[in-house]
Amino acid sequence: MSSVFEQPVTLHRPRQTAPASPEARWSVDAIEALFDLPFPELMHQAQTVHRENFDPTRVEFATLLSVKTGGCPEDCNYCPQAARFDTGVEATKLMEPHEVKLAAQRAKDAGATRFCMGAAWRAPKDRDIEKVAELVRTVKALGLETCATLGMLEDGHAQTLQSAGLDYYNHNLDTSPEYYDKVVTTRTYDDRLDTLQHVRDAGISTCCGGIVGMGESRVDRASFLHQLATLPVHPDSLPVNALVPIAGTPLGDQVRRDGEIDPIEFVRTVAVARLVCPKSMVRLSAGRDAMSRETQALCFLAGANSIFIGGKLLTTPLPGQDEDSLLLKDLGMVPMGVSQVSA
Ligand code: SAM
Ligand code: DTB
Ligand code: SF4
Repeated sequence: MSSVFEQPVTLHRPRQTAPASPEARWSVDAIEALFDLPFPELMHQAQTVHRENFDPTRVEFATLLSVKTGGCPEDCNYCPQAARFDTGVEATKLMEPHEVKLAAQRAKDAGATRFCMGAAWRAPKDRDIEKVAELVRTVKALGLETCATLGMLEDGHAQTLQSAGLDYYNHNLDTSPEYYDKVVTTRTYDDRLDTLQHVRDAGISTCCGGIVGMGESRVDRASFLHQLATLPVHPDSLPVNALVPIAGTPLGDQVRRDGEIDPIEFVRTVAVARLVCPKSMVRLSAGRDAMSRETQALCFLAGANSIFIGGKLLTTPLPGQDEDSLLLKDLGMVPMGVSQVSA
């Protein structure tokens, strides 16, 4: 079925080039204090800041495609694509441009303005970058914003991708520096910060967030958001993922045993993200399929203004297009257009 929405126009948002001003930088304690606010007060503050920067009725649609799935050598303890965990995900080769073109056209027809390509690599090799650059050119030619998430990136690789027309690069910090070693050991926090620096240096916009609900504490969530809020430049896009607890992954099994994060705490995390990164697009990302309509609505009220659509993330499900169209229609919300971001 086609979208109930008018086709949105392609976005041309200004990149966040100015460093966060000193007064906009937060301490971990101050961020914890935001988490501790009474829920109505936190939501009021988040909505106020959201409305100062965005039209609260508008939502950005992005689509993901796993262009190279599974078989990853890294040990991210949440990830269904890590070769070392028995999750049933089959490894594939990198997709060909004609296959990606078809998927990107479908995404555009469904109302997506951004097309993100994910690859289960630790870091792409030179030959991988040449092939992904071709994919970027293919998607760009359809008039979509392009995004890629390929693992760690060297300086030269970032530049090649930028020259091919890459608009965004997704690379997540995932969690707090303090909780990080419970999550992954095969790359360091500094490795991630270095990749983000290479991305910025190449003039590519950053998409950077993390995962909540991995057994971390509220202090960890505050510390994670503190990292994002004190990056040299706030992320242009800030994905907040709720852990999708995949059987066979250490963190997935742990959370299936101990219980998932409380939805209200998830909404608080979205609200605090909105407050500490006021101009970032806060994307309600993985885990949305398991969320009630009410939780999603609260996330939008808390300042989330971007979602992935299209029924599938990389390997895990998303709500279908009919479901998303109905939810947004019931909330009186519509896809984001070019003139919706205030200066
Ligand atoms: N391999 C690349 C990397 O790690 O940067 C790109 C793909 S990786 C799958 C992209 C992001 O997906 C990860 O950084 C993580 O935040 C998120 N992710 C992976 N598995 C997840 C899960 N089970 N639940 C929630 N988010 C997940
Ligand atoms: C992000 O932060 N979330 C998206 C996107 N960036 C690449 C990925 C979520 C993946 C969820 C698990 C899966 O579908 O395999
Ligand atoms: Fe590999 Fe990325 Fe999954 Fe980590 S998150 S195992 S790097 S695909």
